[in-house]
Amino acid sequence: MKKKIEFLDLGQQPLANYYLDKNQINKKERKYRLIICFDNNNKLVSIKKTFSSKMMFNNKYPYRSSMSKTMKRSFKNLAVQIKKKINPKKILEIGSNDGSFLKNFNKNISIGIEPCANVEKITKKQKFNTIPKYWNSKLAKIIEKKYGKIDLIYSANTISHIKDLNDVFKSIKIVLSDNGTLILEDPSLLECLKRNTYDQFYNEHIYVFSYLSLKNILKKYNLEIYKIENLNIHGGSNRYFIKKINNKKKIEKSVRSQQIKEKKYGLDKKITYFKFKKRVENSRKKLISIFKFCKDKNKKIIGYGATAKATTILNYCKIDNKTIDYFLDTTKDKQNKYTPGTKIKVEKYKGFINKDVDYVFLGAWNFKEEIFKKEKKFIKRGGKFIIHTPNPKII
Ligand code: JHZ
Repeated sequence: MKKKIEFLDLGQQPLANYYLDKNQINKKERKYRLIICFDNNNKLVSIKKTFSSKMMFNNKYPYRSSMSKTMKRSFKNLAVQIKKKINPKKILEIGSNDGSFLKNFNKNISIGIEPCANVEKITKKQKFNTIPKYWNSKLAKIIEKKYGKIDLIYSANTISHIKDLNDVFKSIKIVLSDNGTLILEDPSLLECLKRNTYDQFYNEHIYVFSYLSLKNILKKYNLEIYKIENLNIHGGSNRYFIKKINNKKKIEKSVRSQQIKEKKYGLDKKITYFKFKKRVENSRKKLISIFKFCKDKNKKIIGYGATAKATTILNYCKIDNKTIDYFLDTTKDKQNKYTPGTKIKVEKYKGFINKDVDYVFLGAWNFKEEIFKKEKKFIKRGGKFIIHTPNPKII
């Protein structure tokens, strides 16, 4: 039987975080076909075409994890849990971005790996020990030699961005102590399918893990999951607590219950993915009709949160600067640039939504609660949001 089954085609897409300068908007952009596959052997869901890490994660990378209160709170809560339950002597974070997680720890015990030098600098400036390099076995050997074994390795939204999973886990094994804990946090495939969030797929998200697929991969490296936390972060993420198989730590109930949930939903069966494809196609039709409905009434629509995810939605649904006037975003490196493929200007968020705006497309739908709290005035004056998950609607 064919191992990799292609089940969803999200069309021609630009690189999701490649925001354009004004002088680039009339030039041809680099595009690729975003096709999603299911591997019936190890149950892993991945995108078909990938790019080199250098092309995606370099010194122009615009994403900052500290741009939402929700993320900062989530990192802080995890840090409290780690200090209380694990009390590590040394912490290594793979993909430390602007230090939102590491900042919760003592500078002397933490090491951050962040290949995007522009982002890495932010943490380094605050005297944290950060290394502007890609995570691989060469670096792991250097770290092990210099700092010895590490008893806590954390990585959020990073491992799913690295193509060579073999090298990722080989490298982790080099530095993880025998009794050490590895904590991985990534979007949950189960929630992605349940909530129809097809925008979790873009060039950076090479994999969207399920428990079922991750456990299969980890087994090869004598690693196993002993606890899983379901988080509401990024539209539903899983936090996997992982140990070496020889470590006698008890496997907690949450692991079995995740397995039951995923099997019940059919994450191990290809039919589930073809059903998802149908829902995504319907979602597209519905979203397009919502935008048309608003435009036919001559309403002004803007976007809120120029996310990587929005790149997938807008390019798949072919919604561009003729429909959305501009995006608001708090990230300096995205402001005054144009969204990839759809060329919608990103404006600086100045603390409110202008009075002439009728509808706001929520690119950062994963921070809906935080944004609704902030935009009470807009809501009070009758302003409406357009959201695509779980089904496109105006709220
Ligand atoms: P956010 C990025 O995806 C890329 P994106 C990456 N591949 C990944 O996995 C995830 O992050 C973790 C803005 N905003 O977090 C800030 C406001 O303007 O959903 C951000 O630009 N006002 C590494 O880009 C964007 O929205 C606000 O009040 O999909 C949110 O991006 C808030 C809360 C956010 O990730």
